[in-house]
Amino acid sequence: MKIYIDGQFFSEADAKISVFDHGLLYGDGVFEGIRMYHNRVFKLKEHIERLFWSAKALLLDIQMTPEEVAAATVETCRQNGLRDGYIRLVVTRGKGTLGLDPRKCPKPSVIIIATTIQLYPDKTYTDGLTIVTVPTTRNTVNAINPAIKSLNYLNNVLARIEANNAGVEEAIMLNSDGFVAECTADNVFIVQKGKLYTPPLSAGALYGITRNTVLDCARALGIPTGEPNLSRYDLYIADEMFVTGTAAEMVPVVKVDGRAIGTGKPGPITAKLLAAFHEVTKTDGEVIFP
Ligand code: PXG
Repeated sequence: MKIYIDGQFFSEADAKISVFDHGLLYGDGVFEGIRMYHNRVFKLKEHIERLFWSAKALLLDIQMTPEEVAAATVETCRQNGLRDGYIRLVVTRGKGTLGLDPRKCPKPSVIIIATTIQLYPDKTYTDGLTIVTVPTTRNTVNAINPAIKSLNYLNNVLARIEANNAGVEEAIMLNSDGFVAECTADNVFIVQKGKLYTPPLSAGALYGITRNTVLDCARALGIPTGEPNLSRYDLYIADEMFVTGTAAEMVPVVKVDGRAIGTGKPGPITAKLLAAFHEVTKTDGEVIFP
């Protein structure tokens, strides 16, 4: 494996950053998870745009242009001979002092890892996922805005631990008003009477790129969509439910807090949207090997 760090490629053993990097010391940095499908980097422009938005929110100057970061990302796929897989793009605040003042970190580090991934076994996609709502609420927009894809994922990690303690793989996180925000690494959707709903971004969620893609697919298929506040009740009485994320794609959810969703099996609209999503992955994104 060849890993990109600040303009150079290193073997896995030699890919190292300083213990004084504020990404490590304070979770001070931003990241993206990106997929390659069929020799293309899926939604690369959208991911780079979101990376720069996250950095801007943290007043973190990446010191590269979006075009340069995009080119480095594609080059990392090439260096690793990958046409399908997963990319982790990380920008840390860089090396500073033990104090947390980011002004002491003159040079951010850009790290790109390209590899393969399977988040869930095939069975999860055919049988569906069982999930629970958890006690830890999503960060409020005025604390650490969940729209910022930062290296500080403790809010999500705590929720995932609670899900794991309950014997399941993913958690539904509610916001401080009790409305559904998102999962720990995925956005949430329900289908109710033929309409597709997902919580509004203002409920406290990442501006998911898969979420956007699925909404586009729904519009193209003529499936009505809406973004209302959703309570746990709305989830329990849904006909279908699924979660979306770059790594997971679309995963059907068949049980929430002990309540079977719809028939208790992945639903037909979920299947239709997943097929449409797979079609988009064939044509979207930067070509890796021309
Ligand atoms: N919400 C959160 C909190 C996320 O971290 C998503 C939604 C989905 O967004 P995209 O743009 O990917 O559709 C994410 C995705 C993983 C993993 O291994 C995924 C994410 C972060 C860390 C790990 O699945 N981000």
